[in-house]
Amino acid sequence: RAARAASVEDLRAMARRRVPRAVFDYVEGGAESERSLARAREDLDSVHFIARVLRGVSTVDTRATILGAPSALPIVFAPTGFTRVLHHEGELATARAAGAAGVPFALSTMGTCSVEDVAEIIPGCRKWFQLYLWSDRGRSRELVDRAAAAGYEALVLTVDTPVAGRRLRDVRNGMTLPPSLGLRTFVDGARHPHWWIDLLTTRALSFASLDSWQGTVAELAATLFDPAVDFEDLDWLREQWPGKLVVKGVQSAEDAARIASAGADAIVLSNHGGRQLDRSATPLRQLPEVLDRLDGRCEVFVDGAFTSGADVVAALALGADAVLVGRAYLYGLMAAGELGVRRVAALFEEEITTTMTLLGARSIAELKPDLVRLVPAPEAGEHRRWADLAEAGLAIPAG
Ligand code: HOC
Repeated sequence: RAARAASVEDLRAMARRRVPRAVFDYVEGGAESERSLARAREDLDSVHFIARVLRGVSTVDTRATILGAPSALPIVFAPTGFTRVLHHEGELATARAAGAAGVPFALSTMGTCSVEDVAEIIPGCRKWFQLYLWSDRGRSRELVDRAAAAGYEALVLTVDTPVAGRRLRDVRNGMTLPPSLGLRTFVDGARHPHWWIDLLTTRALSFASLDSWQGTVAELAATLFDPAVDFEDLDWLREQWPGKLVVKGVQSAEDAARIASAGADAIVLSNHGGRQLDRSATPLRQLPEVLDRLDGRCEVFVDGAFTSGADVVAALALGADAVLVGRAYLYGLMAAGELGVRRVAALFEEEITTTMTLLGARSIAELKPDLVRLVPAPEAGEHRRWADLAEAGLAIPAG
């Protein structure tokens, strides 16, 4: 059924049935009131397309240049952690699907496959490695060296996680990684029998950078991540890493300019899919000011709540160079492993092509601000709550 899903929303519904509530909530949820998530979705919905007609759109070219190299679509598979908790195929599925779709794949430091494993399964495909700077800089350095040796073209430094955001769903569900084997897990497992294999696999694995671990995401971040990370670390990393450098989690024009001056090749305007600082400004609303300040000094990617090709086209028309897609492919993974993720990639391709055709844009270069209007944001208090949107099936977030 996943192969015939008509939208990411369909795969989301399948995912919800297949995995236990705590796992689904870990993927779907945001921090605190989940306002960042709701606003990101609402901002995407606030983009009105203004189609141009009589443009001769019998062929539409969806290829994009991302970090100076070709990509079949203007999207990147975002780094996401702990994927084998969602489905035992984990990064084997997501990396293969990205490779087959011809888009870059970003492996997370908190991924469940090693940098070498991913390099081996998708040789010749575009691979990025996402880095959290650990308190033990020696171990970070080791990971960076391994990624360089394994042929990763880009390093993505995430800078929005000095501590973990307060993810209330995880607290309420007692979510640990890997999931603990308590009564609740057994009951959940009995109700979602297809997920048992994932649980058993997960308990046997070492996360990409950890020999063994069990705890909440907050505990994990407090143990490993260094809140003291600053611009000197960015300079240090720029010296260490020979390839492209991307900084993810940037939220202000001021920081974007300073990061570009430090030699970054791209920034990801991101609030970590609403999972870190709640009430943070949304990437789409920050985009014009950031682009203005950067004035082309580095590429600008965005993420957060992107679940359709139309969302991607909207962001590109507003000036983004590419979109990082996270939750959307995780819904496919939870629903049906590699097949589900491939379906997500196929849906994005179909939707981007159709949207561009109907908009009258024959190439990515033709996606310009005159094709869109971002209507004013709702006043404070008028925003709908993320949980209500999700419950009503009106919105699906993406990483
Ligand atoms: C503080 C985040 O990006 C997520 C993933 C994994 C990050 C682990 C620590 O859950 O948002």
